[in-house]
Amino acid sequence: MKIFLDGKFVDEADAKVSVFDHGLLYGDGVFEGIRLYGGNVFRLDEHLERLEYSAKAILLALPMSRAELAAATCETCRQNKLTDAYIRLVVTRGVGDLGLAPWNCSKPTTFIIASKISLYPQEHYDNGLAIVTVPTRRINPAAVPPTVKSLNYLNNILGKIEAKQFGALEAIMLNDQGYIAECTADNIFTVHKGAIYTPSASQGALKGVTRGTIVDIAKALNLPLQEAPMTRYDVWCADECFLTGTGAEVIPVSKLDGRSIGTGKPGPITQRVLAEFRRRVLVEGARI
Ligand code: PXG
Repeated sequence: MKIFLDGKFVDEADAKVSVFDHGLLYGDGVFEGIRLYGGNVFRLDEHLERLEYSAKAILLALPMSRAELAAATCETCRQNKLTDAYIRLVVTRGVGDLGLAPWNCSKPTTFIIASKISLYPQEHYDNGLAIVTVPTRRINPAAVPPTVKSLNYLNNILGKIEAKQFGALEAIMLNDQGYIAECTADNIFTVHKGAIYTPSASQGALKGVTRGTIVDIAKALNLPLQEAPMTRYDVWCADECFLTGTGAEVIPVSKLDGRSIGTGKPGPITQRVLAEFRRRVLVEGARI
């Protein structure tokens, strides 16, 4: 496997970063998880825009332009002769000393990995996923904005561990006011009486690229969609629920906290949205 590392393509065995890199020492850095579908890097520009916003929020000057990052991302896929892949683009604060101070890091570290992705088993797309609410709350936007896709994922990892302890593959995380923020690595949507709802970023949701695609799909299909505060009750009593993410795509939810949602089977609006999503992943983005 060839890895893009600071401007060069190196073998996997040589793709190493220093133990003094602040990405490792402090989780100081930003990243994107991107998919390649049939030679199309899905919504690459949207991913790179979010990376730029994440970097800006943490005062990290990206060492490459959007065009350079796009070219490097596509080239990483070509170098590995991939047509379908999961791409991880990471920019860390770079190598510094043992203090927190980011201004002692002289230049950011940039790397791009294009590899396989582990997906949810197909049965969950057919029958829906049973999820739970975990006790760990999504971090307060006044502490670290959850809109920043940073290398500091402990909050979500704790949620993921608790999900597993409760026997679930994904879980809802509440914000500190008790409203639903999102899942550990996915955004959440409900369908109620023909309208689609999702929590806003100010409730603690990442502005997911897949989430943005769903907003566009809803418009195109003339389905009303609005951002709204969402409680667990709203999900329990929804007609349909689905999660979205680069890894998950659009996955139906059959149960939350032991309560069946709607019929307990993937609903008709979820299926329409999923079908349109599958069409778009091949055409929206950058050909490699
Ligand atoms: N919320 C969080 C906290 C995420 O990390 C999403 C929502 C969905 O956003 P996108 O832009 O992907 O629609 C994410 C994305 C992984 C993995 O390795 C995680 C994500 C994406 C891809 C892979 O588990 N999280």
